[in-house]
Amino acid sequence: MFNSTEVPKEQWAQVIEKTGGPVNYKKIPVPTPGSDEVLINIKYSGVCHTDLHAMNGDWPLPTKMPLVGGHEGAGIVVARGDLVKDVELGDYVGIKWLNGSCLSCSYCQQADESLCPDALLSGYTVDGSFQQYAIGKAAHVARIPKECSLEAVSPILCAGLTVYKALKESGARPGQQVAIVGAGGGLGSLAIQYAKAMGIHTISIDGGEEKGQMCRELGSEDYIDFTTTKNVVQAVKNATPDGFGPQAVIVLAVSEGPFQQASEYVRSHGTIVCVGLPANAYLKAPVFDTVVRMIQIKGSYVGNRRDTAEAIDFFRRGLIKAPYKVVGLSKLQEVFDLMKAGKIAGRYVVDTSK
Ligand code: 8ID
Ligand code: ZN
Repeated sequence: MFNSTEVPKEQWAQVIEKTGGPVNYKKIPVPTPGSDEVLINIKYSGVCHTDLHAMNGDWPLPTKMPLVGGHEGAGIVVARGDLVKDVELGDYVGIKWLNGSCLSCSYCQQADESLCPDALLSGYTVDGSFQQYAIGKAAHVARIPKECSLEAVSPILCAGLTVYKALKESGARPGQQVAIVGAGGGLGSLAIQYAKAMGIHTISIDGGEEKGQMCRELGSEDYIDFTTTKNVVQAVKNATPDGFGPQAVIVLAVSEGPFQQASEYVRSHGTIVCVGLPANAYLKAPVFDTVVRMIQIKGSYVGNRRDTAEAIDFFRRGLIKAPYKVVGLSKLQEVFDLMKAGKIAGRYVVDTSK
């Protein structure tokens, strides 16, 4: 193993000791990378709603325990294993949701690596970025150009990548309209920006005036407040020039209702892309409408390494500017409390030095 001399033995981390939480801010040992891994001094990490799902045990997939969460970690390589040749000490890299995959199964062969049955998930099945030093498989860490700000790029590593991929999966073309459900959240705010950069118009759906103002400032043409609008379905249709509804719907919300509702306002021959992962939720759509209106309903799950590089490159070119607030890593539980209450417009990023 090669490493720079300044790697300490101990570090600060936020540790989940049992499902349900809370996170516990404490000192733990700095891990040692294996031969195909790098050790990253994490400077900033975005806080994704997935991290809250992980702590709460919301999904039918067990986490490791105790667990260090986090999967939007941006930092600097400080050590690397013997087999690592293409990542240098001092490089800027990112910990993303997919920490590693087998690289040889039929999914990995065709770059569908998020479908790999042996995928390692950061902050879920392996420790993630809510610590000062995290491990990533060298083949999978996101390559971050040196001119990027590590705090501003961190939400791109999951939120940005995921919505960029979902927009591609939606098949929407420049000039068409896409409804973003949950537009005021972390993924949503980035979805508005990626759509804008791709020449796609957005109809934002979320709750409250603060989120509405943010969505408009980010460039969304319309904002529909689901908490005050009597007929959301009609309002979405009315926001399209011919009243037939948007070409695609990207559902990022953390509740089941909007997943069912999307089929009522999506345009005929349009696509519903499911991204949000509410606990115990099911999809239901009328078979008759789905058939005669030729509606496509699909899921989209993060993105591959190429999608990651492309999403970061949109950011590098200055096309993506979504709001975020920075707080110390020690304040992570407060961020989770705000997130649970639905009170976060945009993203929170934690600074691991505080
Ligand atoms: O690869 C994936 N598929 C992937 C990647 C990353 C995250 C999936 N996710 C999942 C997360 O696990 C989470 O379930 O996407 C979901 C959204 O993550 P987030 O953007 O980090 O969450 P947030 O910041 O809390 O935003 C959610 C927004 O949804 C709104 C809330 O007001 C909030 O702004 N919302 C809800 I809850 N119900 C709504 C409704 N009925 C709604 N907006 C419109 N209509
Ligand atoms: Zn995430």
